[in-house]
Amino acid sequence: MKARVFSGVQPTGNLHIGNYLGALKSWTKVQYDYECIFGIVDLHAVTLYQNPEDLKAKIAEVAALFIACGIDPRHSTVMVQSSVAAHTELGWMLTCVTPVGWLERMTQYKAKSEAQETVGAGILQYPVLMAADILLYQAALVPVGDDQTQHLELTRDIAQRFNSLYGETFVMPATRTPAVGARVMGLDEPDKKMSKSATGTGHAIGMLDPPDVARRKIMRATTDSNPAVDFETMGPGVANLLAIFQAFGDWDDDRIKGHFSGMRYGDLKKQVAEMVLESLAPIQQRYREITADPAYLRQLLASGADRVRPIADSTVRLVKERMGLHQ
Ligand code: AQP
Repeated sequence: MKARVFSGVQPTGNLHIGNYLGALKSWTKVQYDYECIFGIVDLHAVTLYQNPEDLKAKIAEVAALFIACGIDPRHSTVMVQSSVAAHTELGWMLTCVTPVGWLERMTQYKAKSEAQETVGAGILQYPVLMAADILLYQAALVPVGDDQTQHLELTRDIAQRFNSLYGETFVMPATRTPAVGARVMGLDEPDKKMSKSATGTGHAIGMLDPPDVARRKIMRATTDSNPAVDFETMGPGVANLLAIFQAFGDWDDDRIKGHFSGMRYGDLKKQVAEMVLESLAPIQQRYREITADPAYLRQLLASGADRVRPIADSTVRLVKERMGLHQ
């Protein structure tokens, strides 16, 4: 039997090349070696207010993008988190073994709660639900971007605490981040992670950005005061552009160094733009084909939930048994 993989994306904002290079691209690489479950984690999205109609549309958009980016539905399961009730059930049971101090230490909690006037309890508790998403399927591997490594450590801490209180129950999940592209930075602010919620128009390249829009963002990306690429002294903006090129093109370090050393920034940006546009074109084409048939997506998500529900329910039964809850 193949070991299991779980990973997810929140259906908020516009999926960007950071989400693709940090997560989705790795998913396409592991999907034939593992039994993969890829979730559209809508219960995480509602930790901040979402317009209901927009949220429904985003869920369909993200599902279509999973397939367009290369998730093969004959091998991998694509499902929506809220359609499998066991996520919330296990989330509560794990909440009861998680010290609040562990959650208050999470850097995403600190960043997100600072930006809010009133901090919803869901923002604090969200990493426990994420632990439940993973442990529910006894996932052995979780391919994510670099920003999720702290949440994965917490997931293992929660699993360990549960196992020591109630006996061996959960598989310990390993984190996998890609060697290049694990933390794509904002094009306008290369000291900040590229993020869906950032408001700057030149910040992120959306997976569905029209070619001229994506090109313009790259050509305006922040660099530094050097005239050309110098691998010894380059700033974070240039390093980010090179990482984007390298992650899309799957070039090794030596080839990148040999090709770009001494290249003027204008030419570097043109080449990065060509690489990004060339990579996004087939994804956007597939996306258009998939969304032309809404029934296909509905069926994909319904059958995905049906396929994983028995796995999820059996974990919840086991956890209830371990905790002495009524079945
Ligand atoms: N900039 C990034 N570089 C590499 N990987 C990234 N990921 C996110 N941003 C980058 C990875 O994408 C996956 C899905 O992310 P998510 O939607 O669950 O949430 P997120 O990490 O909160 O993504 P954003 O884009 O930053 O959204 P907001 O602004 O809403 O918080 C994860 O595997 C993540 O690591």
